[in-house]
Amino acid sequence: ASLLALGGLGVQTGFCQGTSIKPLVTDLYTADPSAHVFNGKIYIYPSHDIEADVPQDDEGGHFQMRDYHVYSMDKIGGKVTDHGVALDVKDVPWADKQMWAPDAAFKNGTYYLYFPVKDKEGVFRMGVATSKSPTGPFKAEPKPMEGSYSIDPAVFTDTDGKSYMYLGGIWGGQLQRWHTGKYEKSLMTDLGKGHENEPALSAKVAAMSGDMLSFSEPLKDVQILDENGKPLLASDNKRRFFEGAWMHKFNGKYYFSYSTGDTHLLCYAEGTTPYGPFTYKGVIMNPVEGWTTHHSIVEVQGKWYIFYHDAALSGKTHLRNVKVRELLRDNNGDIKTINP
Ligand code: FUB
Repeated sequence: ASLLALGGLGVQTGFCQGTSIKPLVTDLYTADPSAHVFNGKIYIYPSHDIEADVPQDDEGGHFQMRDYHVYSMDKIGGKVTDHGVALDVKDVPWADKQMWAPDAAFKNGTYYLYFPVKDKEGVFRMGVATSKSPTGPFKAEPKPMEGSYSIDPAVFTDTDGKSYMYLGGIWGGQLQRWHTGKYEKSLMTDLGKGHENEPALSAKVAAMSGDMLSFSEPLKDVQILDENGKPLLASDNKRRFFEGAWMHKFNGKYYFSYSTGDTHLLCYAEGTTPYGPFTYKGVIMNPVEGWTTHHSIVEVQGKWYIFYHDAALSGKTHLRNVKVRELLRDNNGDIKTINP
């Protein structure tokens, strides 16, 4: 079925209608939505999914994205505006292919777009591109961020103005290949057989330099502990980190959230500093349609929202559509599980 037949040409209004959550964008396939409020307006920085006829594999070869669009909304439930191509892989000198989940930040009058893309050796690196407008076009720096690897950057700016990047994704996101400190192509999935009772691979975090173009320190592990204060194990695939990190702060606490990948859950863990350690708290969202699940959490006019994707429009795991819904908490701040 043609996407156009499903409605929408660049400007849509999808939100909750009754119990059904409508896709925000229906004329392109979009995924991995990183949402931010800049100057009172909502901006969404998603991946732009395309059909490239590459067979599905555990390395995510079917995700062959080539550019990014930025979307904006004045309010949740309002019209969604597509601002066109913000960055194309052909304009990133060191990049080869697969522009995966991006994020954005604002500092010192400049907007920064952070994006993972494979370099010419097939290794995921983090790129950064800048613009004076939140919607781009963005100009890429000539080289990847020094010391960067893997995928799914999420940049969080704390209330003291300091910014941090969280990153990482296992399997296709290649995080396991960096386990020893250098790139080892043979490490395909998790840590491999015989390592099930070892601590799970961790997402990484580093503070950003003042110019937001590099890390100001080496990447550190984001530790997630269980209820007994022990690191989650590699075999604990309903709770361990897989990809899609996000950070938000609520009532002075730091909420690190992520996807469990092969068990398709969005989970969260709570800590008292941006570096953690974080204690596992629970499931934010049960599996959506499609293999991947990826989200962001943002406060808009006093309410909290989760932006996420599913594959409802296409029925194909690599052709996704972004959605938004309210995030609700108990009185103690614990996030209520959503059943999409
Ligand atoms: O969109 C490609 C990859 O799929 C992302 O980087 C992951 O988080 C998953 O959503």
